[in-house]
Amino acid sequence: MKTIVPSALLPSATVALMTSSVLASSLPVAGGASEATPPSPAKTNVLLILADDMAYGDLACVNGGLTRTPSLDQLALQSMFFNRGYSAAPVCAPARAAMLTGRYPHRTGVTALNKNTGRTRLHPDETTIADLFAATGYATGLIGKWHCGDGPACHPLRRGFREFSGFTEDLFGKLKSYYDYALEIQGEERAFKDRYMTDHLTELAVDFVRRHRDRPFFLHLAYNAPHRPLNAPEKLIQSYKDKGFDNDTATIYAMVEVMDHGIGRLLGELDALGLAGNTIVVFASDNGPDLYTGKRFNAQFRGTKYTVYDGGIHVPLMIRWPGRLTPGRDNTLIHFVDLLPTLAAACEITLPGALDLDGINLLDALCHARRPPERMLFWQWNRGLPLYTHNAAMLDGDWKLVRPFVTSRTITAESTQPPMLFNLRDDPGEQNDLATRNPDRVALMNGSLSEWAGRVERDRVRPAAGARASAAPR
Ligand SMILES: [Ca+2]
Repeated sequence: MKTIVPSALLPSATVALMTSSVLASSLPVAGGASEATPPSPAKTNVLLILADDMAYGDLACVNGGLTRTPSLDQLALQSMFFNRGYSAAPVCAPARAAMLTGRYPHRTGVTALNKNTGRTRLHPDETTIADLFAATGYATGLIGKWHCGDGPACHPLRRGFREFSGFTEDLFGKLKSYYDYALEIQGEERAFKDRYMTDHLTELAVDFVRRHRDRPFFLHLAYNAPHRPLNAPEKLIQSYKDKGFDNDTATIYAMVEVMDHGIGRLLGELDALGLAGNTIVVFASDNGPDLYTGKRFNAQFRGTKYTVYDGGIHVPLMIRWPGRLTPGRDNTLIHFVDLLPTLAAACEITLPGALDLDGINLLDALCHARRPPERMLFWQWNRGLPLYTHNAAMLDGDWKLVRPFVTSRTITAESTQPPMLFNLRDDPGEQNDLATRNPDRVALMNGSLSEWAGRVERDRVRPAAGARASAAPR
């Protein structure tokens, strides 16, 4: 056993150690959890569940029964299920950084996948959604995957989570399989070979909600499933092979099924504890299906993980809030950066004025079926330093401009490929490039994309700390 986190960083001290001077100066409770106003028992809980590399098309309610996902299918029926739900990036770390901060990935400093680049480290001056909930007296916990930097300075216990049971990047190498892995549990690294990791994460989540049943909680359950390594119970894998799927696809579907079972168990626990009516449940995947494992159904979408075609960024996204959100399919455009302001508003948490968010608060639109303001949304990712001529996209209404994906390997030269233009309403599969027929629109959208790239790149390379302390209130 090995202690990873110094005892000074254990939960009781984490709020005092929050590095965001913006937060520290803006919120009255920033001096420590013990000084926070005792929370009202009526406050709403949040359960934010994230799958890893799960395709939109992995849900049985989307794929017509290729998979078995009864818990998620039921949750979808009880939730507002978004027809236009988007991640912030087509890969893990940047998508998560944006979800946690309400800001585009580049602005958070997280643009890479591998820690040795230094570009998976969330800027120390970023404020996370966990910072906000913790400062308001919520019990905050992360169970599962943290992919926003390694080392003590980036540790989730320093980024708003008072509890952490999972794996940081320091433990990625120790995830040999879902049956042989290490987890860090409240600062202590422990190896496990006695249970399937997805089930283990579910157990930890059930334990968290039981322990915090009497106070408001914000739990982020970040499953690793169905991300590699591909392991699942043999019997389940065989059941999908018997349906004709290749080994990788059968294994992925089995991994999804175990996760679905765990989600059902956790939601059942909310019911048993009488918390379901007072808990917002969000479910999403961080990006689309992996290009390199199996060939699985993903609705009509073009592309996969790594690409900014919809196959990489259009993800399953649903929010259940009994009595407040009307269940059913919804056409509201929602993006990962919207989750922070929307969930904060739902829980009546006032945002610090200096937070420079890219997301918008959709609460009013979702609760009252109102149209949110029109806006443009942007994406970009490549392996290596960001080169915005590669694999970038912007969405403006039904129109989507794409600077094409070239490779998932490291690149060092700008792309010379011309942008493509699609109308997603008519062509959700992005098959009909309308760029040559709409040169003015392409020029306008491409110009907006370049302006966005300039803005986020300037923010990405800002000095390491303190830059946002002087940001003017919005
Ligand atoms: Ca992922």
